[in-house]
Amino acid sequence: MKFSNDFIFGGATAAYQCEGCTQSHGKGKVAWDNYLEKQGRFLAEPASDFYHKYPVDLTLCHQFGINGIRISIAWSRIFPDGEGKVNQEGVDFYHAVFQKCHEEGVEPFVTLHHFDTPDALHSKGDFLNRHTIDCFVEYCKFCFEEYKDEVSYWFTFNEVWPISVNQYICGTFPPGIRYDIDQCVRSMHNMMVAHANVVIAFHEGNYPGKIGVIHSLEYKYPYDETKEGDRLAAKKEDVLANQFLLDATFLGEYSDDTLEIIDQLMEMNGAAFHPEPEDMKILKKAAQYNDYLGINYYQSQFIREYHGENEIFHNGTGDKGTSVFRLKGIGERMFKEGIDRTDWDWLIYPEGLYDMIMRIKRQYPNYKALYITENGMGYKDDFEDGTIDDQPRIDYIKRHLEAVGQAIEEGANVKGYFVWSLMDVFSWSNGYNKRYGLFYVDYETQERYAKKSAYWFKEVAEKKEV
Ligand code: BGP
Repeated sequence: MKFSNDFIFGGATAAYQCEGCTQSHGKGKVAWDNYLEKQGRFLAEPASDFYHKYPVDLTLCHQFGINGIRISIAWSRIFPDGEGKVNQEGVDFYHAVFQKCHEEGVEPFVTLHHFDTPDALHSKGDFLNRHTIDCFVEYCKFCFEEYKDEVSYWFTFNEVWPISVNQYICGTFPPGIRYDIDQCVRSMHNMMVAHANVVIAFHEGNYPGKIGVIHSLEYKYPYDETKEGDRLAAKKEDVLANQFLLDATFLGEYSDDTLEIIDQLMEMNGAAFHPEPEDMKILKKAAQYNDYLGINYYQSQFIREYHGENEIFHNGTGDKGTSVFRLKGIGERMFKEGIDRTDWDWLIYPEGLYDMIMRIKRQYPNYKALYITENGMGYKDDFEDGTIDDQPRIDYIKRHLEAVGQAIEEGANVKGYFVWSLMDVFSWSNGYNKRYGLFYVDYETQERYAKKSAYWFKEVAEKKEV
């Protein structure tokens, strides 16, 4: 399977997961700092020390044929309090990173928010508080102005649904609230309004370059196709996790089909969803200005009808078989015979990526381009004298790249693929034993070692063929 010459074969990172220096060099706190400290399992410090090691990582990109990198800017490194005073050291840091990217021939794709709202705003309700929307827009405008000569590819948010579901339903992200569908839906809507405002500001500011948003899109299949209840359960989870956000992004409105289910779910939880008319005007206006969509894809779900009590157990240790996800009146996620899964119970199902790309092409024909902004396999790598044989990761990436290639052959406009992650990084709710990198990080010495997958990916990237 051949990819075009300008196809991006990239590696993905995120500020909080790789930079370290979380509370130094003028950086303001984020909610994670206190949350992780209180939890006492692990910290994002020094993580992969990208703050100092970025030249090494970017040189590795160059040497291994990786022509794009996803980097996120830490909002609180620029505005320690989320608004107001600027931290010049943080501003300069990203200039240095972007300069090195260009020296090494690695295109930076920059995310403005990757799970790390400054604590000063997070503690006042994060995106449930509309003041955060205004601050986010100001911060983004600052970045566009500051980095316009160095950055051509922007993303507003990384993964709106995971932020909301983990903050308000699973309770695995701060503030750790559980089973609150109302706050989940409202925070998603507010983030989409923030995204839309930023896209409009980018367009009206005539900045060079392109902009879009990244959604985590997991295909929801009925566990048993023949059962009406399972089909409905899959539909409900799809609307909540996928269609609500795809509608907001591409249609600039929520379709009747979407609202019917959202209203049902809200009502079941004693709430109601009434977006402000002004918000809907903003969504509508911005929908035409999205240059692309980023898709993060790791897994799909098979869902069974469920009416019992809410019950979620997050497998954050790699103890295979321990995951539970059951939402009352929505559905229960099932393992499925014949479909392999990682030690963290993520179902390995490349068909879901193909199906999702083709669905977007069909359902939202005004999409302009797609990037697969994250895909990869969490794995307990064995480090033996500097040799890391991660064949299962190679198989995983290969199968997913083939699915992307197939979609392209059938007319989908996919412009690039980023492996999560470039090098091993900190994992939000799993710490350090869940590794994803093409490059192994020895967290004691901060040395990098190319895994077998890095050598394999180099060949793919150089030949543009899988
Ligand atoms: C995505 C996030 C990344 C990364 C990845 C792997 O949802 O955008 O930041 O963490 O998932 O997830 P995890 O580390 O939980 O395995």
